[in-house]
Amino acid sequence: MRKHLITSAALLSFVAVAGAQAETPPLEQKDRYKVGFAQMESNNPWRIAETKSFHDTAESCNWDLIATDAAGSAAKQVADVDSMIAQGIDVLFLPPREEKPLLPAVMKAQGAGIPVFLVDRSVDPDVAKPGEHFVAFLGSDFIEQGGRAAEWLIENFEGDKGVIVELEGTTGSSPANDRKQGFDERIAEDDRFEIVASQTGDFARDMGRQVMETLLQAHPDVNVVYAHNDEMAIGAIQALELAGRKPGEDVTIVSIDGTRDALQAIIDGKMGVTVESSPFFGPLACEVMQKYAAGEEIPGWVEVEDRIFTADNAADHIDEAY
Ligand code: GYE
Repeated sequence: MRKHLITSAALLSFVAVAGAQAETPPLEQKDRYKVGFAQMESNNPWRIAETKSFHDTAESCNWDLIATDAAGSAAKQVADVDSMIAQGIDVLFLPPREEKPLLPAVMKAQGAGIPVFLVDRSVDPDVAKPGEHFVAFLGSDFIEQGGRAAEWLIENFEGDKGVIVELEGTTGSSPANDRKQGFDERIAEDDRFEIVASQTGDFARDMGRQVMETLLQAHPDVNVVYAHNDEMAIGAIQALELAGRKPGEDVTIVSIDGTRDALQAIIDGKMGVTVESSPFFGPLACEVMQKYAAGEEIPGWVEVEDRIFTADNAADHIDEAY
């Protein structure tokens, strides 16, 4: 028994030391790279714009790009990464649909000597670390995005009592977790507001509309909707209008992304704000990958700076929107 205990302890400390020393695989410097981009789904303009950004970058950055579409299934995304490993990619860009189910894909690619860059979403930070299990996360500060949406609401809401419905993104995804935390924490500091319901709409327009329809029945007094992305916000606007409500007049809509439809909804007076979350990762991916190949130090989080779109500037940006 005692011997067994010592063995376990020794094993644990070995794992700890090995973990601390884990290093990401190097990337050879060459003219052309075989690049994998394992997209999670293509059911919204944000995803389509991101995939296009990688295809456009393939030309300018000399990539032979293998791009897949997991059609909303984390299991298929894992299988897509497997097949890319088998096809001998040099480097993997991965937007993990959910934080935990994609961990094995990250570990497997790294184990096969392929440097992994997480784009736009991350994996469970308690298990996988940048600089150890993947090179870096390229993306926004989602906690701050949620906080900025709350901040705008606090400054611009004119009523006495804000009854909020929150439409969450994909359950178990890093932007859903963090956008909820950032918004909920900030809004809790102002006692005019109460979040009466918070449910997932899976970052999708149709589900946002359906969930909003149901929540409207249970909470007819709702006068604020916070959606974790624009597609769900547009779905919520449709549900509200169908129920005879007037988004922008009797319901304030706050959201995140900056899609063309959202900017148009702001111009039309139906939506109050959308905090930017850019999908144009291709050029950044090219730059970071080349620096990594050149042996430069890459920060564990390559943070993307976001703007904010309101009635003051939506019209100036709609032409560049997606
Ligand atoms: O906001 C959403 C998309 O991961 C940052 O995913 C991304 C989010 C984006 O489906 O619209």
